[in-house]
Amino acid sequence: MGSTEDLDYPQIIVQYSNGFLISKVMFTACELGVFDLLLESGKPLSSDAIAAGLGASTMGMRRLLDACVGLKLLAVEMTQEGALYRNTEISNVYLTKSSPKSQYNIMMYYSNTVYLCWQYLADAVREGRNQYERAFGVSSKDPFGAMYRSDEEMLKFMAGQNSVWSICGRDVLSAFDLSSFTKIYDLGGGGGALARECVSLYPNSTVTIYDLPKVVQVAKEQFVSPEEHQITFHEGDFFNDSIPEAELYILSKILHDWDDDKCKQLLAKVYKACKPGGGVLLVESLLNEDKSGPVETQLYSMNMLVQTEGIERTAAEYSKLLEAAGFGVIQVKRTGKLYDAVLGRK
Ligand code: ASE
Repeated sequence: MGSTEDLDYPQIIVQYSNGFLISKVMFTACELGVFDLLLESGKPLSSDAIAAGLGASTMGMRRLLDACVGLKLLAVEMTQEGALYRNTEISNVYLTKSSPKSQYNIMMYYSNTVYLCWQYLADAVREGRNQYERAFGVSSKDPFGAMYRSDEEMLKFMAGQNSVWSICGRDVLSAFDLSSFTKIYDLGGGGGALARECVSLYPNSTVTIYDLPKVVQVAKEQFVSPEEHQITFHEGDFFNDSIPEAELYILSKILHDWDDDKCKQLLAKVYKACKPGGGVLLVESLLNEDKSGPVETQLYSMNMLVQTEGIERTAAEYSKLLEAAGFGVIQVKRTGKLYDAVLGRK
């Protein structure tokens, strides 16, 4: 066979079949606050104590905790009083709500929104379009109208996107030396976590978050403090309203939401607005040129199918879009993490 797979027992098929069970166990332990309780407690706790502390059944909690041990999200030790559970290092850092690197918000978005859209993946593949109508009964014509169908959904999305930058932000912004750009616009900058990373990495820069008025309002209220003087806001719809002049435009996970025509429209507007000598930084998860991987990016591309009008692309595909808009000297940096960087210059 030339592989470790055995046709008598196809380990990989079993593993993939169970993949969604793994996701849901981790999401549920996060949602119920298991990792937060164990962090706050500062000492290992019994299953009954955790169940009582979280208002859950002892029957259900014991099984959830044991599954988390199997997944290495918790550790267990046997004592005279019975089994005591504690967080592993990785859970303390990434699964607790209060950690600066918490992935809690993106997990809640995956578990409660993305998950429901994936119920209709077969329909999405058959029809070639997103599945908001089936999943949530809202029109899929305007994907962000659908994604922001309520203030609560919008907030969950913004918080979720923010959590990604706590683990990838520094790498994508240091992929190129951006210190020569002082006036920066983050188009679709949402909750501002990438803008915050940018002004911390480039202390001479100011970053303006350009986003829809209701997004800007929530960003100001909940995510960016008025003391963060290097971060400002501009309310608008970048497809229909004007884009002010700047030296650098960051488009982070924006082009992957749209088809080639929309991307070209947007990049042409950005090119027009851009100062000569300025540039555009695309932050995206890049597919290999032959689309053979990385598997995370291939899966995200499926997610763009069920949730947006977009697709994940290769570096060459992004370069072509940039060139079509007029940008030259295009540089690509793979970070080895989830998101990569492409810089085009005017
Ligand atoms: C978007 C990013 C995301 C639009 C919808 C989205 C994410 C989830 N839903 O621009 C974050 C990336 N994760 C995945 C699974 O694609």
